[in-house]
Amino acid sequence: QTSAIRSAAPLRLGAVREAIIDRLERVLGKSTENATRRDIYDALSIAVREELAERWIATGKRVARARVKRICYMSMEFLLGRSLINALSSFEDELLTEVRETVESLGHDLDHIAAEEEDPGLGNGGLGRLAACFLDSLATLGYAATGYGIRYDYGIFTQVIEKDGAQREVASSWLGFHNFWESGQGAVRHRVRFGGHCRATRDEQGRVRYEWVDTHDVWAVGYDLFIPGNRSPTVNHLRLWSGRAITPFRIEDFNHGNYGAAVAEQVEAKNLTRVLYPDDSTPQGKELRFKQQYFFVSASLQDLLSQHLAERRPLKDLSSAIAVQLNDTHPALTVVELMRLLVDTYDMEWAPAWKLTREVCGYTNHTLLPEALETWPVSFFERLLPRHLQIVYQINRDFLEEVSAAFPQDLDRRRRMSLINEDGDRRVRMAYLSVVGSHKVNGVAKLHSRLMRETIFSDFAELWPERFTNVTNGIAVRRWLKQANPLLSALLTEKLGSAWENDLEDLERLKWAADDADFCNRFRVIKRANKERLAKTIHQLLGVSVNVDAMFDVQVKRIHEYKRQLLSLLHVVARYQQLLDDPNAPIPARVVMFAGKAAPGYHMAKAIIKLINSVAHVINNDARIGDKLKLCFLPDYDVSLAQEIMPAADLSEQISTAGMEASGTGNMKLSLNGALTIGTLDGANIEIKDAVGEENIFIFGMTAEEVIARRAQGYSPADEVARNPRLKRAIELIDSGYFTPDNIFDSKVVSDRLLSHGEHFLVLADFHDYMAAQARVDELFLNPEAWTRKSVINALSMGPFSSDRSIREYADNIWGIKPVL
Ligand code: DL6
Repeated sequence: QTSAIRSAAPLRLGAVREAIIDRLERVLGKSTENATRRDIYDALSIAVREELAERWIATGKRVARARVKRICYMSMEFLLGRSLINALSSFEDELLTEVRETVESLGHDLDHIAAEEEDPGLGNGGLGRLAACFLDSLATLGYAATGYGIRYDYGIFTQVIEKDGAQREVASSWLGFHNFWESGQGAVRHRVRFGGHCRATRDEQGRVRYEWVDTHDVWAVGYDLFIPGNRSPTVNHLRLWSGRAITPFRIEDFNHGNYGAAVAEQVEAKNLTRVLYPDDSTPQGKELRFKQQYFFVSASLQDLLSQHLAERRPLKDLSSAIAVQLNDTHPALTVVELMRLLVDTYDMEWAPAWKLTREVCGYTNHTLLPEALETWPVSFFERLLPRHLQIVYQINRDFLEEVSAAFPQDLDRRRRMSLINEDGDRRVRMAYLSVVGSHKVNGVAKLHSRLMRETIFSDFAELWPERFTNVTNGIAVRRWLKQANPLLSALLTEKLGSAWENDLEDLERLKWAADDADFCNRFRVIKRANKERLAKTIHQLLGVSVNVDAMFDVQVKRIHEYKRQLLSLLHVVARYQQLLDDPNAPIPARVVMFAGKAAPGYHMAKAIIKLINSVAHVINNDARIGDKLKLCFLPDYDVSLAQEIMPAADLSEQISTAGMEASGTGNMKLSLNGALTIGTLDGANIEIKDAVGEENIFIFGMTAEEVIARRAQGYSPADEVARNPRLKRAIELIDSGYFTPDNIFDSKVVSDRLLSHGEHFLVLADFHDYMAAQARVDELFLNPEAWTRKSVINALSMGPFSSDRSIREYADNIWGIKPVL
């Protein structure tokens, strides 16, 4: 008996119909005959959720009994994707089959029912999706884990593409309908404080104690989302915090007719968690983002400390009970808040508190881009977190003493390494704070981890070499293969059994199949079916018909200059010119697809989107080109759209300037689904190349070292253009306004950037090599057997890129945790 209140109609094999009808009639008050798609979705979701709740309670009891160490994964972003199919497919296969059949017998299709669910966009891109993959793996592998984040009312914006091709951002509320996937609304709450000032007092032993007083407080209210493990009894949870006023309604104000004032505190508290800020937020947004960071960090730490104490475990044992992972610097205030709680609230001495804090925290860096390395003005601390500023100063004093002891007389090093940047307005360097306050710091791919040690953290790596390590990213096999590509999954299971779902390395055993004609044929048929499915979606979204025999060439990720969508666009333009010159050119037909959002304030990224759409409009309507080349920008890229694109892709574009993409994870998803990669030696591409073999990937372009050398030499785009007639022609066509007849400036703003001296991402410098690699891609695609063979090898070589492997490495090398199972 796991639950006191058991439904009379649990979701069980042989009783799915009863379970759905029970929720329809009893919970929702709807008759089966008149049930809409949404009603069926609601009823099924409630039944599934009850099942998860039961397993979640059982997991909690097991964890408490086993007294194992727990991991708290702190992240401002989680891009979970939809829950219904994820939960259903974590149960036994037969149940999913029965659900599908039952839904059909009720006159509906399960995939359409599942599409009723809003895709919760609580993240910007790779970092948030990685966090979701990690939660999936933690539950699947049976680790006791809690994700902590923010319950934004409005997640990432919905991207609408206007008639003129420009991106427009529209607020998207994932909470528009009742959300059955949340539980425990409001049951857990913690008081979070801001502002006020500090008062120093002396206790009986004469020690100085600090009190933080006259603060302005809000409640952080916890909402839990269940995270089921695949074919595992473990159900963990993601706890998201929402802001609420301490006094939500002031009746005196209301009675005096001051209706606005009566609810002002509630509005302000709710504003804290209203929106997910884009990573390049406006100045007005910065302070709110800083407050968001503290808000979720403080609530989460109070939560885990109170749970620790409720389990009657002493605080001094904290680091053997809890590991906290900082997903980038966004939760870096953890280091300071944990110190405040231990020292001020729980009366611990500074030295043991600091030792514990360092033992508990680990930090993952996800970017070397200087503009993405957070710093916060000291003035924010002064105004909002005065006690924390004192603590930062104390940490900094102790730390700089350590630096001085290791490097006496080296004053410049002290200045470089200080937690406070004293140049200009004084700012706290959150990445340095994270390094100083953590026992391990990891990058997310081998190259990235090396560059991290050699560049942004070189002084720290010299001081504490043992602190730095690498954990290459991975992806959740369940979402990116089992759910996204059911046809390929069925083929793999037919050949291997289903063990690969939780042990991707098992695919190795099927390597022989790359040379098996029957297997390869079936693989090809599956790819075609997935392409047909995507072609339908493209038609729905854009009204463009695409040829499924054409190569599906995709670049799907955030739009950013370093990711070099423009390099691929230049290839498209050059290819268009080639086809105009010679309509019978012996090259395969291609459908080139882009998808991804631009940060609202990133003008160049938005200009790139607009230009892609303008080029698409011209090419797709040029009768001379017909089916030989199509260009599609798929709007509003999110996890659900990604689940359709990945299985349908033939070619995966991973063409960032070497040294700039920390890892990438789309590269892994695409390769796992059989796409061949054309890519630079950047991020995890390098490890993918090692796994699939050099002959099964199209590598081109400068290495990270060559990029640095090239910049140092003084990179001249004009020289590249002068050297390469194809490039010259393509750039000239763009620059002429051919694609943007209504506004030549729309093209010029982009071509000018590409041609600007020292252009930072060296787009044109890799053009020649990229085109040569594309020619090799074309040649191979004209030989379907040879292409499929490499495609199969790619998919079957992805064992090392499961997030299960990443999580095991974190568990063993950073967290020191063991599964509960
Ligand atoms: O580690 C996840 C993901 C990497 O795969 C991408 O290469 C990297 O760009 C991304 N980093 C960020 C950093 N943003 N900030 N801050 O999103 O992380």
